[in-house]
Amino acid sequence: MATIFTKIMNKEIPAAIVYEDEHCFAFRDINPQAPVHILLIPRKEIPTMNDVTPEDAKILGHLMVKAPEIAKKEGIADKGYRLVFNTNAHAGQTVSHIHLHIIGGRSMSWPPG
Ligand code: DGP
Repeated sequence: MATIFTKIMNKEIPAAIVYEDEHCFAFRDINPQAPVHILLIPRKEIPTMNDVTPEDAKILGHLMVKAPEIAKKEGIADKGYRLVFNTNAHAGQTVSHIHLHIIGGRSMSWPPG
């Protein structure tokens, strides 16, 4: 089912767009948790990581290629950054369209809360 992220991709509601191509779309998180906080999403509407199938391997691989490219462009790659797919309630997923958080620009603790 379409979410607010589809409306952002379709430019029906505004967002600070960072990158887009035929397979993926990246924009700044409205509630940033660090100086750089970008959401990288596939154009395909996949609700959660649990819904990924083998046919999605190319799309997911594409995200993993693009994420470090974006991190480098944002200037956070050398010092480090975090890539996170929150999945379902225990992880705090609030939007049912998979999104890779690209978070950086500050030191982070581990384990996450
Ligand atoms: P998660 O908790 O992993 O499902 O992350 C969802 C993120 O989406 C959360 O950090 C806030 C962000 N978000 C929700 N609605 C909007 C929106 O309308 N615009 C933007 N730019 N980000 C949004």
